[in-house]
Amino acid sequence: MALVVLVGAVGCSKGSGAAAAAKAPVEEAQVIESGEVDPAWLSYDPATKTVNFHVIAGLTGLNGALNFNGFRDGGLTLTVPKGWTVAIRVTNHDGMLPHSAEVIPATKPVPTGPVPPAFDGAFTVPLAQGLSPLGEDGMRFVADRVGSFLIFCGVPGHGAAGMWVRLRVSGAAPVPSATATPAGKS
Ligand SMILES: [Cu+2]
Repeated sequence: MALVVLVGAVGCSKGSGAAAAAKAPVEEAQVIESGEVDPAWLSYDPATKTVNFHVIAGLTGLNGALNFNGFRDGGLTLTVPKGWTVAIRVTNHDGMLPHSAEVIPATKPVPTGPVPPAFDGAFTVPLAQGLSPLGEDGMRFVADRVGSFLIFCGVPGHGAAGMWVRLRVSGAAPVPSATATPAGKS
């Protein structure tokens, strides 16, 4: 009798578990593809005027994984006040392709490979070869002039294919922010 109840319970549990497992990936994909900005990517300290930002290459499957944090073609903008120190941690979340990140002046068309960085040290190593899948590097620089810049992937072809987001150095913004922005222009 006890055995029958146990089997029934297991069967029932397994059934609902399978249903939940089948449903969960769909919900997760919808959330990711909506291009939401995760507050966990950004932190900052007004006292030291330092901003920390986490760039995640190939976070989603968007654009064949040629995206940063699930955004492509400038769909994400990191704004930092002029004079702040910017520390960007770069993680290659793509299990297939190498990726890198470099801050360059906003130019159109987007370069097909590495160009001189907009700020000293504003790139990951190796830049053209890229970080191996699941690799990580960081960059640190002082945003010492206002302007519009791109954070783009220096692996040949990736940036031009849409793997870039925006960095805006502002003379008016009191604190850093990360926001979704219209994609497709540079
Ligand atoms: Cu790339």
